[in-house]
Order: sequence, then structure tokens, then C-alpha cells
Amino acid sequence: MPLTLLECDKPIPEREKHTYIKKSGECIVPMCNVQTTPGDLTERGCTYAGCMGVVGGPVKDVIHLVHGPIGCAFYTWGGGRRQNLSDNTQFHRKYCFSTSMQEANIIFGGEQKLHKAILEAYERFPDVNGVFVYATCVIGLIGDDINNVCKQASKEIGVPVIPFSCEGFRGVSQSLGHHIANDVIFEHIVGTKEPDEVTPYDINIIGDYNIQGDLWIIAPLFEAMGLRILCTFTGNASIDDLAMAHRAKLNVMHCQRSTPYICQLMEEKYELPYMPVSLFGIEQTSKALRDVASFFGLEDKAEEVIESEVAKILPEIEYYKEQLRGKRVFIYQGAPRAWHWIKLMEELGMEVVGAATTFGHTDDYEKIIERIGDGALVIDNPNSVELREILIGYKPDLFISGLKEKFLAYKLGVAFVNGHSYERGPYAVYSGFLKFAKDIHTTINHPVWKLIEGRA
Ligand code: CFM
Repeated sequence: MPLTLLECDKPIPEREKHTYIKKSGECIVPMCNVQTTPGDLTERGCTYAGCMGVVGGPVKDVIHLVHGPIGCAFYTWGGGRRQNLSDNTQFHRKYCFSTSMQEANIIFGGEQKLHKAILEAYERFPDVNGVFVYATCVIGLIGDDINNVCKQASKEIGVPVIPFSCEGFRGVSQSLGHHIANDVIFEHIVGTKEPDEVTPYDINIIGDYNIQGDLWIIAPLFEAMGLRILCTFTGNASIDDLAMAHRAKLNVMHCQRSTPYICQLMEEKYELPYMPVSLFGIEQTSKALRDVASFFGLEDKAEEVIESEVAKILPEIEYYKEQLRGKRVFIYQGAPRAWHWIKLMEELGMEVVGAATTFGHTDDYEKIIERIGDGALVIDNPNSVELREILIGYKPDLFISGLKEKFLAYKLGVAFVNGHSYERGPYAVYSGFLKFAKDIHTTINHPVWKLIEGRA
């Protein structure tokens, strides 16, 4: 029986369609990217979260202004569930900008308040190069014309003021927010500036958000092959980087859930091709470097980089592999990292007993199912009651997930690694893989688990 109903889901039998046990030779994709069933306490984020928190927020030199109730702006203030770093450390992610809509504004409209807020924020931070305005649920409901307000304000302050109509309720998850951010950045920013010089070796890294500095270990590998990174979308990006991105020769697409939209738009308008890559683990990173190198005729350079980078980490990776061999892991990520990381677990000799995503689409699940072993559980958008049942039932040695699930794992005595904002990362490419392996090893072999009574 490929689809299965967890014990805890008896009151919401619709969840069966989202829960699949892998059987070889079969590729049944569990139901995904659909509206959450009423009664299911989903862990999904909203459209605004995907637009502002994931794609827009990492842009380092603009004011990120949340047009809505103050609660929606909570995570903008340095809290750092998502640690996308930038080199603009004095400003970026240090302040919270919001119109803080009150009842009267909701009754009489918030356009004036928004206009005033843009001018006031810019007056206090005149060094910024733009303002991003994000509409929350309430703005969609009362119908403020944020496009018009942004246009007016931009004329007054002389820098771009960009409206994102990313009302939380618009999509079934944060995924639509990624799409909206891609569309808006493409429409309003990309192509509005020309670089001083272009080279035949210019690339953009698309879909990396510099979590704990991922980009700062990714970029040197491409640079060592003789490539120049024109723009990163959007980790550590300035608005000018994005404006000039259309002049690159290749878009290297890492996160394949949050960015295929802009890659396709740039391909259509500027004939800029894109290449999907995975920049996690030895095998996948090496393939990525080889693929990109062959596009530019830099194959020899790629081999040099791969050889020296792999040599640096291999002895330690071999050690961790010995220590971790046969350990069982359950991976729950937003979407693509679930399939990116199945390979990494194999590289460490571990067995993936289950994988889940919060907002994966069919293509994410196809990749998971192709990579995961027979009998493994694949579940879409699991809630914490389901996760509890899975952790107790499957007894994995390790749970890789995010902050929302961390303490559930701890309470059940299951070793845990934060795969979203990392433990002691970054986790990308070769040096990051070593850190990932180290964190996994540290948690799995920590003596504390033996002290917990009633361990799952
Ligand atoms: Fe892309 Fe991401 Fe992810 Fe994502 Fe995310 Fe993330 Fe993620 Mo957390 S952009 S889809 S919305 S790789 S924040 S850096 S780790 S859920 S799998």
C-alpha cells in the first residue's frame, strides 16, 4: 500500500494523500502544494514570509518596510531564525520598519500612513539605496493602493520604492511569496543599470541567501576557476547588483524552489541561460563546478579546484563516515534541501528513513522519491503531531529540521541538527560539508541522550 494514514491522522483522513511509503519501481508523488486541510495545525509560513523573509529580506542596502500590523514585522528585527548574513552589518537586519497599522487605519485606509512611513524611514536612513514595501494580509483586505503610494514616494525621495503585493493569504504556503518576489525584482529592478565593465566570465549565483555565510565559501570556488560573480540573488546583494544581473553570461541556480521564476524570466528577456546546481556535499558540488566550467571551457580549472578542495576535507570526512555508518536519519526541510541532502547522508554512510518538506512542489518530491531508499516515508507538510508519531515510530538516530521542531526532538531524546539556519555552519560546498558532518557527529554521539528517560 503506497499511501498510508498515520495513527494520529484518523480525525483528518485527507492527510493520507500526503503520506507515502516509497516502493521501488514506483514514483507516486504525495499530494503537495495544495491548501492545508482545515484542522491540520500546519507549520507552513505565509506568502509574505516567503517574499519578505526569504527572497527580499537578504537585500542589504534597502529599507524593508512591512506595511501591516506590527506582529507581521516581528522577525525582521535581528531575531535571526534565518541567518542570512551580509557585509552591511551596521544596517542590514538590524532595524525593524513597519507602518504598525492600527484599527483606525484599517477602517479609514493606510495609504497616508504608508507614505509618511516611507519618508520618515528614508529621512532617518538616507544612505540606503531603496525601499522595499511589503503588503500583509490586512492591506489586501482593505485594498490600499501600495503601487501608487510607492510611485509617489519614490519621486519624492529619489530612490526606488518597490511594492511587493505579497499578502499572506494569497498562496497555500511561503512558496508563492518566492514567486512574487522574483517577479517584482525582475520587473522593477533587473536591467535598470549597466555594469561598468562586463567580462566573458560573468555569472550570477541565483538562489543562495548566505545563510551563516554560505555564499562566502561558495563564491571563492567559482572565482578560483576564473569566473566573476556579478550578482547574487539575493544573499548579500545590493539593489545595484540586482539591477545589473542581466549582463551575466550564466545564471547558476542553487535553490531550485525559490528562484526558477526569475531564471526563466531572464532567459526569455535577455537570453541569459541558467543551470540548476546543487552546492552541498562532495559529489554534488564537484558536479556543479564541472557543469559550470564546461559551459565556459574551463574544465581544467575545475579539476584543479576540485582536487585541492576535496583533498582538504577527505581524511576528516572518512573519519566521520566511519563514526556515522549505518545511522538512520529523518530529513524535514522547506523543500529542495530535503533532496539535496539525501545524497550527503549517503556520502556519510547514513540511511535516510524518511523525508518531508513544508512546501515542496511535484518536482521536489520526484527528486526525493528518486533518491530515497525503499520503505522510506515521504510526507508532505507534516504537523508536529505527525512528526511526533514519526520520531517515535521510526526511531531515527538523527532528525535534521528547523527551529520549530527542535524542542520536540529534544523532548523525545532524538539527536537534532538545524538544517535551516544551521548549528555551526555554513554547510555549503566542501568546507561546509565538513562542518555539517562535524555537527551531525557531535549531536548523535553526545552523552546527554543516554540521560533522557523515555527516549523515543
Ligand atoms: Fe530555498 Fe532556502 Fe529551501 Fe527556501 Fe526556506 Fe532556507 Fe529551506 Mo528554511 S530558499 S526553499 S524558503 S533552500 S528558509 S535558505 S532552509 S525552508 S529548504
